[in-house]
Amino acid sequence: MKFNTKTIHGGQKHEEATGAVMPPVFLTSTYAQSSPGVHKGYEYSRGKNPTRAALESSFAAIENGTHGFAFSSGLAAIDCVLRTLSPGDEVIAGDDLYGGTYRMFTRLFKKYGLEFSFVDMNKVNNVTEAITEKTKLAWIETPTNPLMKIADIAAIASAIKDVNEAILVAVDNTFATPYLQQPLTLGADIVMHSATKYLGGHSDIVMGALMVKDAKLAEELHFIQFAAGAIAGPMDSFLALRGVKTLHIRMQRHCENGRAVAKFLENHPKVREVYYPGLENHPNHEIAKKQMKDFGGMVSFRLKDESKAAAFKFLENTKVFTLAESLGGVESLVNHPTTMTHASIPEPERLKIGITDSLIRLSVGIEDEEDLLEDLDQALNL
Ligand code: P1T
Repeated sequence: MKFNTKTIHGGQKHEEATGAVMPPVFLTSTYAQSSPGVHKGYEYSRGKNPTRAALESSFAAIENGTHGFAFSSGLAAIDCVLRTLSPGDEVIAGDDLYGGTYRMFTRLFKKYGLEFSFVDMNKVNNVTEAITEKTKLAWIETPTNPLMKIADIAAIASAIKDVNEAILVAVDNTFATPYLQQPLTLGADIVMHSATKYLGGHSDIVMGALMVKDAKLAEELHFIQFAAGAIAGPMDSFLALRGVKTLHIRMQRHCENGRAVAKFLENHPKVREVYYPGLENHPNHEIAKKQMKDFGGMVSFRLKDESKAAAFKFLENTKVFTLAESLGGVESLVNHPTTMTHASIPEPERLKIGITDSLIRLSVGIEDEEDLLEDLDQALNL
């Protein structure tokens, strides 16, 4: 199957009892057994639930994986990957990550004996130079949140495997989605999503996803998902599955509008700099062109007036863009990373990589382009 067909049919079969085209929402915690241990493949919904199983097959299909896992949040999915490690193990991670990922690494897992080195993954050498005998995992976010930096997944994965086959390469594919880039095909071992975002697509659920192509790794992740228990519920699974079915058409419009917004901002007299991998002057435009089908709907920019007051004036006055955390829904959102999504990163760390008060992040939705540009223009010109 090609990608668009996979979003609708991948891993799906009609429900057996009735032929229902969409899986019913199996709101059940447990399943009858005819004799102890004799059942129809379902024992208890933390282990397996038919609605979640339908979604997990879809997740596997759209990322070219063999196994998918649905979690109660994106962070729960990341937590599951980190739990494959042991005290003393080292992780190499990008230096620009979603604030919650950074917080989990530095304030939770460091406490349990994992070590992290944060490097600029723009350059493959920065990653390979950070490898030690204790390195067990590389955590790549591309495009990064919020600076839209691009890491070359294929080059990094192959350089890492050349040094040590056993180091796992995981990619947070939340910003790109499998419509734009498929990390498992590029050599990664694990793909992770905040399915809260584009996969769900309608800002009505919080969910995480993992996809893999190796049966042994799948078994390990499934054990952790079951043993730690952060599963996605059946109603949310239904909503996510419904969302995935329109991922490809939503993404087309996100990309069109994202490009239009980036170009508009690039030429706006109040704007200093725009971060969008589709712009030719983006430092990693060539890598983005190579590994992504298009450039997505996330755009960050910096105002010329670098004061917090100027940023707040803009943020308080957009009308079509809603000031809110999150991204990837059909509606356009605007976010102030320093006070919202990335507030948990200590200020010196934030400033070092350029997350300052003048930085604004847009999740460009699928409304009419004219309305979006007009809204940005009026808020910029106040
Ligand atoms: O929010 P949750 O579903 O737990 O996912 C965490 C997460 C992981 N990875 C990336 C790249 C993310 O952007 C997120 C969540 N991000 C936001 C809420 C945000 O507004 O950036």
